[in-house]
Amino acid sequence: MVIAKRFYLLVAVSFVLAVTGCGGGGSSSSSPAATAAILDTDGDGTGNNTDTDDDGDGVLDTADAFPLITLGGLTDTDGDGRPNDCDAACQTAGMTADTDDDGDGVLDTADAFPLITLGALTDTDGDGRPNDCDAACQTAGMTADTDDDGDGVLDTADAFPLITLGGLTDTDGDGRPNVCDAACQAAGMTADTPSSAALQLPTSLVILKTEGE
Ligand SMILES: [Ca+2]
Ligand SMILES: [Ca+2]
Ligand SMILES: [Ca+2]
Ligand SMILES: [Ca+2]
Repeated sequence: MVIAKRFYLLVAVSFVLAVTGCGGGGSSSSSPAATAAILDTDGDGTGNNTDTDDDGDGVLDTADAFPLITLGGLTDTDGDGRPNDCDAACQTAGMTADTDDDGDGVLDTADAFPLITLGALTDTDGDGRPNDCDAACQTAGMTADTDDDGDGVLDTADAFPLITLGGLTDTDGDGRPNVCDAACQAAGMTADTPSSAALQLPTSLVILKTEGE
């Protein structure tokens, strides 16, 4: 009976060792998962597996274009982890410059205010300058667009201030095209009437008539 009990105990201990991986063979302590768990890119004592800002640059991993490369002291206006400008050292580190610094969808090359986001303001012609600019907008440093559709005809003189002429001819510059084809009409415009041109002759006639009376 004693031998049988010892044998049973030996079997039981062997089973526990096998389950816990402490039996010697097939150790899992050096698995890829375990190795990843101890990585701590920013050396803040919190492993990347639980750190929410792996590179410790203030931009959370979920929003960081380069979650494992710190911005260092580089300026990042829109806080997307991609610096406004990226010098040689920055590029060597593996980053690239932001092409839309304020992250408002208008590229820096076309943005009237590249460092001031439009937020929710409407910008019909996509030049980074909002159609209307309220107090908050002005405080931010922007001014309203005076040609919302960017077709060269100022809003104050544009028959269709929110519909660009595109390449259509507009002889009298009132924002209403001389001829309006199907695409033009679909956009919401109508052709200019010849009235403005016709009225130029009657105007002189009216004067003559007035003088004659
Ligand atoms: Ca970060
Ligand atoms: Ca950025
Ligand atoms: Ca922009
Ligand atoms: Ca216009």
